[in-house]
Formats: sequence, C-alpha cells, structure tokens
Amino acid sequence: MRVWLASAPGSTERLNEDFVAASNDVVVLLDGAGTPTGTESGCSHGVAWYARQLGAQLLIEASVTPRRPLTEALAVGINRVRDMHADTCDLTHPGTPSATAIAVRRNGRDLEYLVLADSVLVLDVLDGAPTVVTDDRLAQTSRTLRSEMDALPTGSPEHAKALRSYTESLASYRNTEGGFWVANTDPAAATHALTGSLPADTVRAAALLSDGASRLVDRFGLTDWTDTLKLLGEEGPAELIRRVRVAEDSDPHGERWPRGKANDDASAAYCWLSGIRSDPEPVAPSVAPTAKSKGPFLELERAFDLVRSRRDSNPQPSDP
Ligand SMILES: [Mn+2]
Ligand SMILES: [Zn+2]
Repeated sequence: MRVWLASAPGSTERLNEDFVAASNDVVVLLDGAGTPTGTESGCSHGVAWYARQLGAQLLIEASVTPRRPLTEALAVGINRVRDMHADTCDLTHPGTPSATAIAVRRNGRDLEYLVLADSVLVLDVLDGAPTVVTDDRLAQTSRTLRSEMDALPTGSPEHAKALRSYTESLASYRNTEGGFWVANTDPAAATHALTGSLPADTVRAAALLSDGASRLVDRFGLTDWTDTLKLLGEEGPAELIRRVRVAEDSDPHGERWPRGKANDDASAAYCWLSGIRSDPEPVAPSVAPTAKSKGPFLELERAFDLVRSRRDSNPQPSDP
C-alpha cells in the first residue's frame, strides 16, 4: 500500500485538530470535535491533544494486532486515552474532547474499514462508481439544531454565539441511541461505527477525508467523488486542500455555503492499493509538486532561495 497524506489547520491561530497517519498496512484519520473559543470543556489538554493521542493509539493497535477487529482497536484506544487524563480532567463534562475516526487496514487479501461520525471514506472500486462510506447520524441530528446558526453570517459575533449554543445543544445527543456516535470517553461508541471488508484486489485506491476536505463535494457541491479521486491520484492530497481553501476564501462569511467555520482543519489521505511490482505505475501525485500545488511551501522555498543566493554571493572562507 502506498499512501500520500496532507493536513492543514483552518487557522494559524489554532492547533490542527485533525490527525492523519499511516503505517505499512493501516491508515487512520480523525477529526477532533472543535470546542469553540469560550466554551468550557473540563479537559486541560484540549481537542488537538485528544485527536492525536487517540489516532496514535488506534494506529498502534490496528497495526500491531491485525487479528483484532478495528472496532476493538478503537475501543482499546479510547480506553487508553481516557486513562491518560482521567485523574487530571473532568471527563464527565459534556464538552469533553471527542473525535471522528476512520481506519483502513490492508489485512492479507482483505481491505477492512471503520468509519465513526462524519469523516468520509471514498473507495475507488475497480468496477463501478466510487463507494462512499460516511456516517450521517450527526448530520441528521444537527439539521434542525443548526438552522439559527446557518442563517447568520460566519465570523460575526451573533454567529459565534449561535455556534456555541449549537455545540452545547448537540452534546445531549452525543453517544445516545437516536443521536450520533463519536469517540470520546466511552469505548462502547466503537461498536456503533460503520464497518466493512472487501477483497483488496477489487479496490484501486481509498481516500480518507475529514469534513474540512470533503466539503468541496458534500457541502460546496463544486465537484464529485469521481473527479476527487482523480485529483487525488494525479495531483495529491495537498492540491485538494488548496482547492478547498480557494473555495472557502471566495465565501468568507458563509453566504453561499453556510457553515460553522469559514476555514476548517482539512486532511486527506490517498492510499494506492494495487500491487507494486507488476501493475502499471499508478496515477500517483508527482514527487515534485508543481508551483500551483505547493501552496505555503512555495514561500518557504523562495525564502530558502534568498538565503542561498546571499550565501553564494558572500562565500564563507573555506576550511583550512
Ligand atoms: Mn472538521
Ligand atoms: Zn484532559
């Protein structure tokens, strides 16, 4: 399995609360549920810490014990992270950090997956349209709760207030029958994940997307899953995120596309599953990204070129 990853925070002022990582056979992607500024959470570590700890534990469990089902690996991870801060934080607080989770594992001839909450898994199957696995229970629960927030301009104080009250009212539906399920402190949530397995040789590639990356399709409607897989294969995850930012920046107040955050953390993993030896070369992201897909790296490279050109015009005395 070959894997390409990209992740970018929605704002330079906040930590990236998504987490994406891969081992030889496993890829995990989590989206920590953002606690809006000014909301009490009971946890001094925060959402980014939670998503990173849980993602790392899930990656370890799923990789080291391939015979253990992914739901069990997630439950073990939830327990471990809970134990890390049960003594120092109030984990009964309704605002306690939580996260979505996707895990994909190549296990012998099978490709196994787990999807909990609203991150999106897109499978590029050999015959037919992409298979999209996402858990819409949060979207169904939130449909009525978010109408007040969505009517207000994103970034305004009224919107921020409505976002806080929306987040607080969602808490009573979290991890309850009839509500929606996410990873937080209760390992039983793992048993509510969508899971499945299919022969690995029927899948060309798999894409794991946080909702900050999937929004180009499922919120903005600017492209479809087929073209998204093509873009990921040809230009890589960073280019997908760059396009999300361009769309978000064209609608900073959420008038065209109402949303909780003008820019959300965005993460994508693209896993190429076909064999490495005999298959034709995959339509893989080029190793050297083009200028248009470089994004922030372009500025880094320009700064580096400047340093280098100054150094070259003032050569240091050579060693004796
Ligand atoms: Mn998100
Ligand atoms: Zn904590």
